[in-house]
Amino acid sequence: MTRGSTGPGTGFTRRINRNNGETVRLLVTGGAGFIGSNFIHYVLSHHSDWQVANLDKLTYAGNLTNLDDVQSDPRYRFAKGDINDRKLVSNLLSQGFDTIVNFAAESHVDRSIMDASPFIETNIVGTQVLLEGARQSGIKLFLQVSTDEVYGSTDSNAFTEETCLAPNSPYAASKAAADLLCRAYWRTYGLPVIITRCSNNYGPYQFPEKLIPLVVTNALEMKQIPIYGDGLNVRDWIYVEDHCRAIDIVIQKGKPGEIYNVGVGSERTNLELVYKLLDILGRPKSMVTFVADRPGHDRRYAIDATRISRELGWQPAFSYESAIGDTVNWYIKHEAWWRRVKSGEYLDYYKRMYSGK
Ligand code: NAD
Ligand code: TDX
Repeated sequence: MTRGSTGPGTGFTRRINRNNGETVRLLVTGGAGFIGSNFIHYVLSHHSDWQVANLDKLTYAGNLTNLDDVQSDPRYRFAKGDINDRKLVSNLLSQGFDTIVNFAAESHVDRSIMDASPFIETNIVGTQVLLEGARQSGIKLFLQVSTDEVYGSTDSNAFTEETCLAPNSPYAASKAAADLLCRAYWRTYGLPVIITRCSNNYGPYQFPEKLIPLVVTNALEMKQIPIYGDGLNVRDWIYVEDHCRAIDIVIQKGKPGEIYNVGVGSERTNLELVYKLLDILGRPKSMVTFVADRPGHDRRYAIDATRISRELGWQPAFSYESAIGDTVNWYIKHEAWWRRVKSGEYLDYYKRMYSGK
């Protein structure tokens, strides 16, 4: 695999060492998406001795311009490809990676309600292809980036890692199925797997089908803001860099076979969040339009992140107040980025999703 290539190639020529003498060679999947691209930026700027390969299919949600500034970094490589492609995955893994971080997924609940099939293919079958490739290549750590949505909705206690899985959307069900496959590969084959389950992320490079970038960019374009149902659904909003920091700590200190919840206890109703965004942007509350609810819409996610905090020492570093403002400013400054994304397929999707609601 060569830098900037569109297919698998010859692999890393240079081996690098961690402080303890270990080589760190990461295979990140889905690194051209929102969290994956933030994670690649994070790793390259915080670990001078880590190498990162990024395997991404470049679906509608994958955007290589997210990684423009690292394309020429010798520690970074890109391979265009599908995690469902067994041959490609096996070839890549024969190049000697020690850690896989699997971000690759279909990630939008509303799209999963329109058509669940790609979610089954990528999120379940694709994860199994990676697990099998990892098993055969003997990697040291397979980190599955999962979500709090696998627990379903709660109106009382926050989710712990022992909470039963009760996914309500096809997206969440596909992620829960992948988690169970990860568990099975750990229990059956001893594959060193760790699962992280994080709450709702926000920050730079998020595809504007998700609530925060949709609201900010619609407000900037003076378009209506669609709010599902009564707008009182609750999410725990985490700044994406805090999620990246959590994954980093898990890679370095996590216990194989373990699950770590990641959340910050920053619960807001959708309406509270949207009014805050409109306030920062100086736009009126009257831009909000209440539309038909999402079918099976989870009322509240709440995460108990005691384990990662107590056992690995992770704590969030960003406050909601400042990070939400920084995020809004990022979209204001990067208008060309989101205008390009909000074209073509996005416009068709938006029409299908919101017209008649
Ligand atoms: P995203 O949709 O922005 O990015 C997904 C990336 O995966 C894209 O670059 C896409 O091209 C790539 N991809 C999709 N199918 C692929 C395939 N078959 N092979 C290779 N690459 C493929 O998603 P995101 O919001 O960055 O989420 C990343 C991961 O984190 C997902 O697994 C998601 O379930 C999980 N997660 C997301 C959040 C959140 O709030 N966004 C919270 C918790 C967990
Ligand atoms: O137009 C909208 N109007 C609206 O009211 C959109 C797009 C969303 N919403 C609501 C639905 C949710 O209650 O806002 C909330 C957040 O919606 P999304 O941004 O679609 O996120 P959510 O469904 O909570 O899932 C997200 O968090 C967990 C990510 O998309 C998942 O990938 C992640 O696993």
